[in-house]
Amino acid sequence: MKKIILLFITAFLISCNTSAPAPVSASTLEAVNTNGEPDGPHNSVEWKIWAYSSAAPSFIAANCSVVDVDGTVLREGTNGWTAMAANPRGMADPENGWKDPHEAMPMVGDAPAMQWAMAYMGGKTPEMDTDGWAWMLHGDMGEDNRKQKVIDEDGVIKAKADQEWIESGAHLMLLPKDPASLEGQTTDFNSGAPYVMFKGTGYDHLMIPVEGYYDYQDPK
Ligand SMILES: [Cu+2]
Repeated sequence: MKKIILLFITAFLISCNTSAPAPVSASTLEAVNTNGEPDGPHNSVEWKIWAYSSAAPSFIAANCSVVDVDGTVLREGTNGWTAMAANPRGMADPENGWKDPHEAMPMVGDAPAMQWAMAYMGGKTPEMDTDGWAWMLHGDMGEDNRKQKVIDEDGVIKAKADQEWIESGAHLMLLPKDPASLEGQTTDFNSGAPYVMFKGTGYDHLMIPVEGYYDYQDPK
């Protein structure tokens, strides 16, 4: 009896493995390759809406608000999430806009996440109603994992020498109402597990790597 069942399972597995992948049409391929990126200049409203909102999964991106660097609302949303560019360095080439979504460092956050982000940018202590969530599927341009806003050349060199520099690919962030709630989580960004960034600064948050996290920097 056991043998018969085994044979049956084996036959089933073989039939699964031999089924050929479905053919992909050229138009589907194009959509996959460009991820829906609109044609035209990167300082157009269309491009910015695409670049910022696509930091979240499509089902959130489709209905989120989109805010430009200067605070202009590019699109009014309906789902309580807000997309914005979060690169404190600004554009390398202001005339032509962000080189790509990665340079823009867009995040798509819920309302508490926006409370956190506003406090962060203003150098204030975050005061939040609840924990917040923010997607950054385009990653960021690199951080000293120990300390926020290290963008000066010397600081970056030192962080790299100390092996504390991490240029992130796709991730989700948990921005806690109470930083102490992250106590006990690792700060090791090389393991692939969720880890704490900016521990003990008041801007402590949990980085949750997803597929593509190490696209810009290999784990050690
Ligand atoms: Cu992030």
